[in-house]
Amino acid sequence: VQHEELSLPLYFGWFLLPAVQEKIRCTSMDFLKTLDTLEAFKKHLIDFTGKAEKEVDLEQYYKANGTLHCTTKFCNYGKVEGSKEYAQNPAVRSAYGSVFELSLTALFVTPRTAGARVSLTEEQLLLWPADAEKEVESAVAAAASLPQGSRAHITLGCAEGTEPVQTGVDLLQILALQKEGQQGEPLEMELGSLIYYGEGRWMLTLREPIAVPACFSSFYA
Ligand code: ACK
Repeated sequence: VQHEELSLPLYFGWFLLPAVQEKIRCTSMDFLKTLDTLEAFKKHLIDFTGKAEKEVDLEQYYKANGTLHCTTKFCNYGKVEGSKEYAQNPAVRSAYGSVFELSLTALFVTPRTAGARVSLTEEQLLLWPADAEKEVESAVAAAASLPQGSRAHITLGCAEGTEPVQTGVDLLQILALQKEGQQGEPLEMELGSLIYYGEGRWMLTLREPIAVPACFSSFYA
């Protein structure tokens, strides 16, 4: 139908309800603050600064960008392949406007992005595009073999000059390394266990996943 083509959004996704936005931003800042002070992190500062003696303030390093959300389908107003099909998918249409509970299972940072991993339920996976992981195949060779929904994340912040699309790519890269069994000694912290994956990539797997209510909807503008 003509009107539907005209109304394709920039992207579909789950948008955290206002009440939890603040809570997640605080959790994220606490994580960055803690990470910043760890000896293990300081040992690898050069990953972030390029210079051994330089300092970094992680809380300032990442710039927040807009409403916290978990993108399902990036449509770019219909320019992206499969956008129209996605918008017309009965599962998408019937879920539109409803509130889901997302489960955040890990927090991660790289020199480019900071994000939270979202572990999708079977029901939520019905809204996940089949090609989301394959799209980045060239960037992350092993990502193609990761399970559906592996890319699901909330971007918490991006370094100067980095676009938020990078957060999902960084997550897939970490998960690919994890799958290859490439990991050092986990550092046990209050929130969970922290692992360094080289090149400034750190992931904290939460002991207790954080449940956040989020509305499935779309973003224009
Ligand atoms: O942090 P994100 O998931 O990464 O949320 C933003 C949102 O769409 C608006 O820019 C995501 N995004 C941008 N480009 C793409 C893309 N090519 N594939 C998947 N997600 C994208 C971005």
